[in-house]
Amino acid sequence: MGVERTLAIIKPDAVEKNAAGAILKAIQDAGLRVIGLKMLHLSEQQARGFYAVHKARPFYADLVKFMTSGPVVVVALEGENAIAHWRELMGPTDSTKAAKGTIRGDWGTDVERNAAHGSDAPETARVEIAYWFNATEMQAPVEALP
Ligand code: 3AN
Repeated sequence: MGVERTLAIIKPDAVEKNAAGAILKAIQDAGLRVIGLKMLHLSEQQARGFYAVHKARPFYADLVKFMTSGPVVVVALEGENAIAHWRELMGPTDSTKAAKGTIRGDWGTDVERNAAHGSDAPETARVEIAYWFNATEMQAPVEALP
């Protein structure tokens, strides 16, 4: 497994609930490192592009509307087994099925308003991190330091 990077997004519902700080603390308490961080109010074009893989799904238009409804916090994370670790911390996509103590169990409402996003595989993590961050906006990989 080893050290991985993944992309997290604290979604508009969680930002509206003033939960961004609590979620970042949960991330850090779990041993994941924040290596990139920004608050953005997504344009429709940015949201459509990010969720392009879902464009044929019936929920796509609503998802884009929700993701542009208020600011989000986009976070690049690094740590041992970071992709699965962050997904485990979030809980299942459907917040109503998520246990208390998970991000979605504590802050989500349903399958759409589910408080957070996490990449699902190394390749998607790489593409998703590059979608929001350029190299100068993130902590450099250790091997790139002088
Ligand atoms: P996850 O984010 O848990 O990997 P995906 O990739 O299946 O879930 O879905 C992307 C996003 O689309 C979810 N985070 C959720 O906000 C939304 N979504 C997924 N399934 C539904 C659905 N059946 N109805 C509404 N929104 C959905």
